[in-house]
Amino acid sequence: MNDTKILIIGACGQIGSELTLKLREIYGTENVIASDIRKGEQDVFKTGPFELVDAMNYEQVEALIDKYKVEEVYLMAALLSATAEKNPAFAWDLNMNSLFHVLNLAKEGKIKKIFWPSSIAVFGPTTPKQNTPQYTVMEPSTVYGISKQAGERWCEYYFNKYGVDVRSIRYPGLISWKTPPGGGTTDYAVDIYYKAVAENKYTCFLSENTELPMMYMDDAIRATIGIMQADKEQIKIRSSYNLSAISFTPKQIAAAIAKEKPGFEISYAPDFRQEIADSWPSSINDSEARKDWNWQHHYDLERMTQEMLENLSE
Ligand code: AKB
Repeated sequence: MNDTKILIIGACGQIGSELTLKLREIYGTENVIASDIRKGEQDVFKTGPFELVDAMNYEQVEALIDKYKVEEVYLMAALLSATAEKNPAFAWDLNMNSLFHVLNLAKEGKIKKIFWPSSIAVFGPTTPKQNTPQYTVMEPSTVYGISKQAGERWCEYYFNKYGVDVRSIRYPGLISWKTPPGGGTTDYAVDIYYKAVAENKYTCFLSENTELPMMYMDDAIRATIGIMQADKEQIKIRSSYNLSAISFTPKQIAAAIAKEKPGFEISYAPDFRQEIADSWPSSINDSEARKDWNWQHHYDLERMTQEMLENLSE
């Protein structure tokens, strides 16, 4: 067993809760410390070490690193796109200060490796929409996207100037039946499955032809652990890697659900999240991740739909 001590900050969120359980399987329960600002409803605080921490408080984060002799940090605490638009100043503070804290702790030699999530939100309305390349125009128009783009620049800076081993991927919308998302623009692609099971109908907050990049959570967790386990030399991009699996519109996901659940109905009532979605790419070119650290996705829309409906129906 590899005895690396790992800290997950934001362990009760959509990604953090599944990531914690997977890391505990791989590294051993006692080696993976889950932390969050509150306990949340997930199992992470029952199944192993759990600590309350405010990611914006440097002393608290440092104390945890010292207490457990942490070597690797996964910083998953963040305000997502839709919530960030409602509270821009707090979103900026949380998303940036938490990142600076772990980057500075690594600079001081207290942490060996950091995972920090970026997002397709780093792209904006002037970015090419289809098959968006790794290197392209990036003018994000959301608070969340601005914080992620600035964060990427800082990650690369800390790697180049101080040798901080920080690794990052630009997540697309993530879909899981285990933990609901909170405050994102891509959340409809999770809500739709819950409503399909409960009511066989759904009113979508995006319009029918809004195509966005998406990914099943199992793939996202494999990518996250994959980039962290890759040899240092394999990681050629120190801002953040494009990462892609599937792209679909609300109309297409509804059709995939209707195949499994005949009679499923979708209607559309776009709200403020439509403008955010319209500023993002439809599909992503992730050839650099595939080449550098052998990333591959496993789930397409059909397989994901079957798993989501099966598990949510139980
Ligand atoms: C969001 O919708 O805000 C997130 C993301 C794409 O980063 N799911």
